[in-house]
Amino acid sequence: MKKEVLRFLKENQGEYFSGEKISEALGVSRTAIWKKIKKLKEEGYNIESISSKGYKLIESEDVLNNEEILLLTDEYNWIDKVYYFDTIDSTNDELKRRAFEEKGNLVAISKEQTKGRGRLGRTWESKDGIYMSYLIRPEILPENASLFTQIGAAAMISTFKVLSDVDVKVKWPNDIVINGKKICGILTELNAELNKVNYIILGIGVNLNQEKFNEELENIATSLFIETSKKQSYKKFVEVFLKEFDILLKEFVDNNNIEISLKICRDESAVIGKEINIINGENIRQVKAIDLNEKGQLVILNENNEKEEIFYGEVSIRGIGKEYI
Ligand code: BTX
Repeated sequence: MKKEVLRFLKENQGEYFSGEKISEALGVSRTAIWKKIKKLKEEGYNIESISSKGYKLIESEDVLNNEEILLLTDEYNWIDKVYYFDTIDSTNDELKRRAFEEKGNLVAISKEQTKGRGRLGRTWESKDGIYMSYLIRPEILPENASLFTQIGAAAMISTFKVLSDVDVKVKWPNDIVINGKKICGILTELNAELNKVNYIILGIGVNLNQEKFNEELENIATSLFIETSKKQSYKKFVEVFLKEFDILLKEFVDNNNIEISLKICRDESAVIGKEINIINGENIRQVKAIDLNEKGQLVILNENNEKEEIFYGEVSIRGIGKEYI
């Protein structure tokens, strides 16, 4: 009901409505409306109340809570359930815990993680950013699961472009970088049988409002705040990302078209055309990245100047002098 009251106030933003009018419109008692408005105020919404006129919402741009997330995700019918947290261990882990007890596609969003994970058991520093996981049950072969990383990366590039003029690039396979520093990381996890995907969890961590990073990360990480000197709206970021992601996800899942996402990843690649190292554990290969193929694999010219397709690995760009890119 709080969601409905909030939606009503938003749809009529800037206008006063009496408790009676709202209660008539929503079909609940005036006391219920009063209680929900009190709650919304406690959560940080700026709602003016004048006894002769009623209630008026003065937009509070950056409240992020369960109701806001529900309102933001309401229009996407491929999302079956959404969970919002101010803090959680890991949004990927939360959805994994729910994967078999819940049906359909699930979303978890948090502003902080206490055990954020990267690939290969690495840690993802998760404070003052946006941490999102999308559990999807697509009818695809397990070998195509990594395409979801490319869809997430493409949607993220579009999101940064809508919200700022920062020069974001995709560092294949799973990072978004600006001037050689990571601003976003993607962790795609798969639960599958030999030829059937049970679910995929696409986990995305975005550095949004961090003012600085600890010593270990300061040379390899950046945030949208650091790049623009402007505090960023968490809500706006999620709103724009959902819009961009929705388009690309549907293109793939409904129309079997991955090309739009891959084109964004190619056009905005930080590695195509560059001499790179491909690192797999102890094994480091010096090669040249030349393309991204239709499976989302990196096409390289190998040590013998032959074309080869790489489907996994850590990439670093040679000759740039930075640790990460
Ligand atoms: P990755 O393994 O490619 O990168 C991890 C490495 O990135 C770390 O070892 C560290 O060097 C560096 N790093 C750690 N934190 C940050 C940060 N905040 N910004 C920039 N660099 C950092 C990347 O893994 C995939 C990360 C996915 C995170 C999402 S958040 C939502 C979901 N839940 C969860 O637990 N993980 C995913």
